[in-house]
Amino acid sequence: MAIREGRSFCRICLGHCGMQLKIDDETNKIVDIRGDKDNPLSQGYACFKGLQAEEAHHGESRLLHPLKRQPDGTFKQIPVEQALDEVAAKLAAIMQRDGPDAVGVYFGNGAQYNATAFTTQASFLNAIGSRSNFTAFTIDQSAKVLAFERLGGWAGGNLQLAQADVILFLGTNPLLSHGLLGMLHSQPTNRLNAERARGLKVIVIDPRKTETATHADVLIQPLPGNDAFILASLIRMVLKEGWEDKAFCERYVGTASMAALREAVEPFTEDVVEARAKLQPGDLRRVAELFARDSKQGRVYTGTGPSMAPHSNLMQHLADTLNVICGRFLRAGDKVLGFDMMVPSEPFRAEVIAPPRTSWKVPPSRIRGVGMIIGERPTGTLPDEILTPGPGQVKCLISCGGNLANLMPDQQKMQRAFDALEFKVAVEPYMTNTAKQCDYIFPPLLQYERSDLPVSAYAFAFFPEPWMQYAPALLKPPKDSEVIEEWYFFWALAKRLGKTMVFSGNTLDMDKGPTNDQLLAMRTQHPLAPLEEIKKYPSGKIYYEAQTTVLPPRPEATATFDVVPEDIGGEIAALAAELGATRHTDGGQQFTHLLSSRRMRDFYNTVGMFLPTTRKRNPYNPAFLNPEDLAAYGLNSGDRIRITSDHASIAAIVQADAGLRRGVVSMAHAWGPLPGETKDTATHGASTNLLISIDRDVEPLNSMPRMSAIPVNIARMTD
Ligand SMILES: Nc1nc2c(c(=O)[nH]1)N[C@H]1C(S)=C(S)[C@@H](COP(=O)(O)OP(=O)(O)OC[C@H]3O[C@@H](n4cnc5c(=O)[nH]c(N)nc54)[C@H](O)[C@@H]3O)O[C@H]1N2
Ligand SMILES: Nc1nc2c(c(=O)[nH]1)N[C@H]1C(S)=C(S)[C@@H](COP(=O)(O)OP(=O)(O)OC[C@H]3O[C@@H](n4cnc5c(=O)[nH]c(N)nc54)[C@H](O)[C@@H]3O)O[C@H]1N2
Ligand code: SF4
Ligand SMILES: [Mo]
Repeated sequence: MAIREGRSFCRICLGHCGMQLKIDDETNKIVDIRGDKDNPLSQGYACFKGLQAEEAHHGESRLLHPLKRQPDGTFKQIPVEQALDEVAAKLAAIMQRDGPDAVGVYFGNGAQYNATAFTTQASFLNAIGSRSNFTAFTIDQSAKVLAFERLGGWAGGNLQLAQADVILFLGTNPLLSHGLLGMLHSQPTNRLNAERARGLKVIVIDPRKTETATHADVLIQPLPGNDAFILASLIRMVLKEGWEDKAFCERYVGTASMAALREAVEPFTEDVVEARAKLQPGDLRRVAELFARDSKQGRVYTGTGPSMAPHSNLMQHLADTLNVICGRFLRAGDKVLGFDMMVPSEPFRAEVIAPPRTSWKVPPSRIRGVGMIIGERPTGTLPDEILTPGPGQVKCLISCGGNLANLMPDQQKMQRAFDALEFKVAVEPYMTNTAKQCDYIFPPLLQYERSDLPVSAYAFAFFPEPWMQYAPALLKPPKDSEVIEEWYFFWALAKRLGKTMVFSGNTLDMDKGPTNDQLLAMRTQHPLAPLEEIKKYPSGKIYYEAQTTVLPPRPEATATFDVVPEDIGGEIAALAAELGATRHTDGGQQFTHLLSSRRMRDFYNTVGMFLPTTRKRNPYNPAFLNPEDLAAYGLNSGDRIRITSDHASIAAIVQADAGLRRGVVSMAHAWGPLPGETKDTATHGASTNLLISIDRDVEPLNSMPRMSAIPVNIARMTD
């Protein structure tokens, strides 16, 4: 055995944990993987998901050759260049007949943390002239972009955990999800403990006593779906008590806007909101006191919980507004600890970026009149874009690193849309519920087989410090396989269609393709960190020398935060009109429980479903309920229930969770077979996406479906 050692980092999630691998050169296989202690950010931490790389790369379920669907529905292996020829010919025919918008791409999580795949789908679509660009971002937290577009932003860089006295986690559980942008990505528990030892205070607002909440100084557990009300009430209390940062508000908001905000939130009194959200009396005051009265710096961070519940766009606007009125930004002279090391930094200044409202400036989509968000069509409109005849109808869908057959709310409608598509292609390593419906499947190289760089987008600080690392291709592609890089898939199609692609501002040579490393070199534009320099540090490097301070505002910088623009004023008034309703009604029916979203520790959405060790630990997705709720229905953990919304019903297996408040069913998505297939819940799980309607329960502006706070009834199953 010739064992070789290599350093890399894991790209399943935002964690980007440093990894140390041992590779057997004879078999071209990983024989050992562990956290890399020399990685300056993750310091040896790695989670269970990342440690399954051996099964992910070498397991039996992995697809190793392009497949083509046969008339009888089976798949046959096909050489990759021939498959690309055939797909390109079909795309050309569809575009010739229906125009370029008929070709759409859905770009999912499986290709997001991949520096040469990232944006190649957009580049391909630009090259062919199609606007049908859908990604996982718009069924995640696009409310954050819309809030920035309406409220404005801060040009002074991102506040880091180390600079905060208090953090309010609103429906996010970073200790499990590693999902809090730039703050608690890797080794989240260690980082949070260290900051708490220094004095950081933690507030959690979540229906469930989460892993993060076990570290909370204040935890309040509302019914899901009440966050916009809660935030409006917190803003009201802060302003009534005079706990806002008055000097900041005067300079960066303005007196008239502050008065409008005061008036708009007036109906959201504590007692009415606490009654609505089924909180304990005094809960909101405890939050407001610790957040605004007793702390000077620190922020509200929202996660997928409130982003998936009703009023998510207004919720995000109000969360950001609470940060604004408390002046929770880096100020002139403060150090900017974290920023994107891939691109040169603009100077950080204590200035407001005026609300850009770009989504309002594009022609509205034919579906519900929604705009485009950072150049993308909202994924909540994709089934309708496929099913609605007329110019622009999507006839062909390329799914790259996504699994919409399971992940799309209103799974039934997504299935009708898949059935209606003329042509479907997947770039996907496993035979997922999406891939198995496609005409062609192109399996990609997996992470330790390709060179890579950390995530970088919109110059955002994804890491607490300016860290960079080059991940070399440690493994060769599997023997006798035909696996390709995602960028190559798009480039090879564009070439066949006679189109030219632009990557990171560079026009690509369409005769002779670039190498993966040439593409990476195009992305590394920071003068201190060109690719050859980054390669010198196998476990990565933090570029402390690039850290800088916030500059004072320029005299001409007069933009202010728009806390109550006209549309927001209307939305707050509509919210106030809902204040009295405390029963869960939907379509005229009454419901006893609210189903709330959550994530599972051992999976990344559907990533992990094809790994035997992971599945053995988690055969299904339980429906968690408070033990008293279980007792009220005569249920024990392991019993089966039927969960019914006004859209559909699913069979699920219950599990007690004493930390979950009563009246809530907490359940993860991403499980279950395709609609119409019958599979045992005990081995395949249940799909919460069957319970959701996207004809009715979507937010305005981004068509974000209601994926949390879904009114449901539960009943014991006897069969
Ligand atoms: N009801 C409900 N629905 C939800 C959510 C919810 O909370 N509740 N969450 C929503 C959110 S936040 C998101 S982000 C979306 C996620 O939606 P998707 O991104 O569509 O879902 P994933 O399961 O993350 O899909 C990742 C896919 O990439 C594949 N993959 C793994 N490695 C690679 C690779 O190297 N290359 C390629 N090409 N593919 C690879 C995996 O096998 C998998 O099929 O789902 C949304 N849907
Ligand atoms: N292990 C693991 N990690 C993941 C993923 C995974 O599937 N598994 N998915 C990845 C993806 S795609 C994303 S987008 C991120 C998301 O990362 P997070 O946003 O941190 O997601 P969750 O861990 O589900 O935390 C959401 C919390 O919101 C609570 N909640 C639900 N509804 C409401 C509500 O209406 N109001 C309030 N206040 N709380 C509510 C839930 O109880 C839950 O604790 O995680 C990523 N990381
Ligand atoms: S937290 Fe786990 S899945 Fe995410 S990057 Fe780290 S090891 Fe990988
Ligand atoms: Mo997500």
